[in-house]
Amino acid sequence: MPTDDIPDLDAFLDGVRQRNSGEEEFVQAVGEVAADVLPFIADHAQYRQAQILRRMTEPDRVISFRVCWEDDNGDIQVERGWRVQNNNAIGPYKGGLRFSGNVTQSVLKFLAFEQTFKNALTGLPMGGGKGGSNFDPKSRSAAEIMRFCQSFMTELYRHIGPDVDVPAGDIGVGSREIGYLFGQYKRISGRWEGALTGKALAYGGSRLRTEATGFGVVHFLREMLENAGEELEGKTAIVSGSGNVALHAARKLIACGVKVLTLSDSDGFVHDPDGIDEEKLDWVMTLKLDRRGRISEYADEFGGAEYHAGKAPWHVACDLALPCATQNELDEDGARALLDNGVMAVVEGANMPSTRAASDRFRKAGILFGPAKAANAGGVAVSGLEITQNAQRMFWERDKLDDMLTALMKDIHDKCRADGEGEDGRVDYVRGANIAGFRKVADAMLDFGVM
Ligand code: NDP
Ligand code: 2IT
Repeated sequence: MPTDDIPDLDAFLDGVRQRNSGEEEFVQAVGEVAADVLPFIADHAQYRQAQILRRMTEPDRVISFRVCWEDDNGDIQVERGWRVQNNNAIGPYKGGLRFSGNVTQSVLKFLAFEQTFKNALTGLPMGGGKGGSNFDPKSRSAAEIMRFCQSFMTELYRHIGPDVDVPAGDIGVGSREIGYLFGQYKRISGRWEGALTGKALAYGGSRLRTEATGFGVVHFLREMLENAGEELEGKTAIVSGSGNVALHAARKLIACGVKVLTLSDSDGFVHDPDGIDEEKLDWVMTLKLDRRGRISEYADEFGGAEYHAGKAPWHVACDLALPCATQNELDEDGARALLDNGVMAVVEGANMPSTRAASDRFRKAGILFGPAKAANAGGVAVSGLEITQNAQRMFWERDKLDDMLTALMKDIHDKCRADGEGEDGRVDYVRGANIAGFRKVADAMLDFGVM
């Protein structure tokens, strides 16, 4: 007789930890999903007997490769590149590429695992993957970045393609890098095909992909607030990060009548008690995207704003908090400060920005808490639309994409509510997202038999 035991969470995680020694971020991400899914599969024998959760925690494959390139001094540099193809049960692998000095296999495995559930929540046919390199583009010239991207793609191209795996951007990979990567893919493969998303408009990009993640986070937040009888207008918000997700989330918040008080980068945060308005945000966009400057410069430019070196913004009193920088940026101390200051909603723009202790605090406190895999899914959803657009050799206009994104985020919200609503009417969005995402992928895996 096959075993049909339901492992408890600790035993399950011990196994994951043993098989993935030293991969803390991966174990953390699995732990968060397993905490909700193990009780769920206790009532669903089909998933239990087929060992679906156990199978999902073993990536289909992890590809790692050497990336050599020559810097501006003529010195040879050697980095490591990866693509983690986690699960393609419901569609080709899909997920971003991250270039940052602190990228490890563990970070990319956690991101690919999360992406699998996120992509399932979008309702579009996309599996989960993630890749990148420990190459840090921050101190590098444009020519060095181009050479690195070309070398990286010279290996990656053989593992991707529109029906196989479709990468996009993430930290350190924006439209400039996607341009270099796509150019090299096209040159080696000899084909123009939608093997990457996040492309510029001139060569098949979507008119809303750049904004989609940040805008989508705010759509999700608005749905959560409305479901609780609240609205965005007139609220105050703190945002962390000052990259693609943070700046577009801030843009949408301002448009919805929210006063945005902070932005940050890895060196510190700025607090502007007067609020960061459209005009100031335009200045930040130029600072970050054209000049590639630091957020500290904001306080030199705008009187009344203060820069706090080496700190995160969680102690600034606000109604809404949007962590949009990186994993584990919001710890238990930050969560306590937010709750003490009466935060009403926390919505995750970054992937796994809250530590496990922080997210447990938010859930226990019963505030509105939108987990990354649901709240930031707008970016990959519009990537999914870019794939469709490329396959059909056509474009959608911005207004149409905006309507589609709004509808997609509402649909993701409603899926989380359906699986996360308690008897008292309160919605545990973490549980809802985990169960709805799991069920979709699990049902496909069951149909394939044992593999
Ligand atoms: P960007 O590279 O555009 O911006 C990243 C921002 O986060 C920068 O302000 C950066 O500051 C800051 N940051 C990076 N690392 C750290 C760190 N260790 N501590 C504090 N701040 C840090 O990336 P994105 O905006 O694209 O991504 C931000 C988050 O959103 C990531 O978690 C990503 O996975 C997630 N995400 C992105 C999507 C997308 O479409 N781009 C989609 C869904 C999620 P600095 O300049 O100092 O490094
Ligand atoms: O984390 C994410 O969802 C992304 N970085 C976007 C991935 C994508 O394929 O658009």
